[in-house]
Parts: sequence; C-alpha cells; structure tokens
Amino acid sequence: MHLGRKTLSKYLIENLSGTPDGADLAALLVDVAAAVKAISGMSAKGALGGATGSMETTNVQGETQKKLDVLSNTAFVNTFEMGGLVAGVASEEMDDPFPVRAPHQRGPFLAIFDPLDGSSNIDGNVSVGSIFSILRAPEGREPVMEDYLKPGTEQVAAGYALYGPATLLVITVGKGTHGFTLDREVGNFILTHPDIQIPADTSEFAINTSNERFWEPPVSRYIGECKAGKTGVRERDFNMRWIASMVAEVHRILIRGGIFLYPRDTKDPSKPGRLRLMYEANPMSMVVEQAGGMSSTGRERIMEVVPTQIHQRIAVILGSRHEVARVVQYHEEHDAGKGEPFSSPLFSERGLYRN
Ligand code: AFP
Repeated sequence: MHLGRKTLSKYLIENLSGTPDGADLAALLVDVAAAVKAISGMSAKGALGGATGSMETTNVQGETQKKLDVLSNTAFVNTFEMGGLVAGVASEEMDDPFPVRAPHQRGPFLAIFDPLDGSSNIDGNVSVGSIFSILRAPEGREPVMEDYLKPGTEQVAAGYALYGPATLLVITVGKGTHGFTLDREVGNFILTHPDIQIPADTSEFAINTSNERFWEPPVSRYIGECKAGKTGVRERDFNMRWIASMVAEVHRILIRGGIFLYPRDTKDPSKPGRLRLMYEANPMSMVVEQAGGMSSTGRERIMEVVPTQIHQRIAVILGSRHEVARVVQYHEEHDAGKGEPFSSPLFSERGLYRN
C-alpha cells in the first residue's frame, strides 16, 4: 500500500483544478493512464498473451505492424472515443486523423499518440513505450488537419509510458516533468519521481552509429570528439548507449542525464530524419524542456517547428542542455563555414566554448 503517497489523480486535481479546461484535462490524463494500464497488462503477458509477433499489415510509414502495435492503438482509440474528452485523434499507426462523432461525445482536446514506440523490441522482451501529445481542439466544429498541425509550443500536456521492469507514466502539463510508477496490485499510478531535473552535463551519448557514414559534419564532429575521449579535445571519456527504443532512451536521460541524437542524414533523401515530429519529437521535447533539458534539430528548437504534415519526420537532438547546446553550436559553425571536424582547440575543455 502507498498510504500518504500521491496518486496521479491527486496530482492532477491539485495542479489543474481552477485552470481553464483543467478538470477536463485532468480527466483526459486519467483516461491516458487507463489505456497505459491496459497496454502494460498486455505487454507483461508477452508470448503467453499471444501479443508478440508481427501482423501481415504495414502502417502508413510502410513498417510491418507488430500485434502489440495494433492492440495498443485500439486501446488508445477506444479509450479516447469513449471518454468524451477529445474531438479528434491522430495516431502514428493510422493513415489520417479522425474526428470523434456521435454516438460518442466530442471534447475540448485533440489526442496525438504513438501507441507503441520501439515495437521492434517487443519480441526481444526489451523495453517499449507509448508517447502522447495533447492539443486544444477548435471550438464548435469538427477538427480538420490544420488543427493538428500546430507547433509543439501549443501542447497543453505531453508524456510517455515506459513498459520496462516497472511501468512508468511520465507527464507534463507545463508545470515540470513528473514520473508515476504503476502499483499493479492496486492499479494506481504513484508519484515516485517528482519534478525530474536532467543534469546539465553528461558523459553519455546515444546514437545509432551504424548510420555514421550518412551523418552531417557537425554530428560527425561531436561524436568523433566523444569517442576520442581523454585523448581528444573533450579530455574525458564518454560512454555510449543504444536501446533502439526512444522512450527508454529518453527516460534514462531524465534519470541520469545524457544526450540522444537521431540526426538528419543522407541515408534516405526523402526522409529528413527518422523520428516523427507529431508523435515522438514534440511530446518528448516538452517533457525534456520541462525537466530543464534542451531539444533541437541542430538548427532550430523542435517545439517551434511548424508542422506541414501529420506524419512528418524530423532530426532530434535532446537531453542534457550543455551537450545539446554544443551540438547546436557545431551546426552553427558548420553552416557559417567554420569549425574543423574533431580538432578545433576552441572546443577543448579549456577552450573558448567550454560550457
Ligand atoms: P519502431 O517503433 O518502429 O520500432 O521505431 C522506434 C524508433 O522510432 C525509436 O524509438 C528509436 O529511437 C528508433 O526508432 C530506432 O531506430 P534504429 O532502427 O535506427 O535503431
């Protein structure tokens, strides 16, 4: 039992009642938690629940869908449709957003979500997660595509669920980033990680180095310097992690610092990045910024990018703010025709640009 510890509902009531739409937003986040509990239950059963393995289908991104992708999407869609708190829903797993219509009740928000991120990890029993973003819906009419295509700065709430050894729900309503752990015995999310702060400095980076030959020079320069460790301009050793599950990666960074990069590359010129702006980059950027971190494409703040397409992809560099600022600086130097890969003494630990 967790007598005296704060539940998600209590946190939401304390922080949202009295604000415009606050009660509705609190109720919507309780709905998100209900969908997360359902997905947590399904994923915890693994092969015993028949939820592992792939479908015959592909999603709009052309990716083969896992059974749990589809089940998780259904869990969110049903919860949002029945809840009466959203006017429309957009999912990474669905071609187009759809409006909530009678007999269901339309609510004041739009829900945008990636029902199961990192799903290629499911069969390996590695952590996966769900990511969500909440926007205000237009008043008095059905939402249209333009209503979804808002910059991340307009999110009223965002967060993720991590289905790891424990199930965690990490949320922000613009008042810091807070983590809640699922107590399976009583079915409650308990506030276990209040006001998370990402350390400003780190010696840990996360990037898929198999893409190295496709990176732009500023990214090659930064990672090259990390890998050079004590023998290079950084004059200290770095460590590397790659889980291939953005939720698990971001959560580790929230807990102990780090930098995560899925940069723009030349691997597939039709894709200016791997990750999706609306479903992954925007909500994670809000979570990270509210925890004192930084999030950028390398050239602009992700949350200020005005989306043009619902399934738009984008470069993502986020985490400990001094390291992200350094990568942004390298992009600026590169675009200005300055900055020698791997070697500039200006960036040594005793150099001019030391953070
Ligand atoms: P899936 O949800 O399709 O498995 O993709 C996960 C993801 O979008 C993100 O969570 C990871 O950071 C990234 O892809 C991993 O991509 P790599 O295939 O390059 O490792």
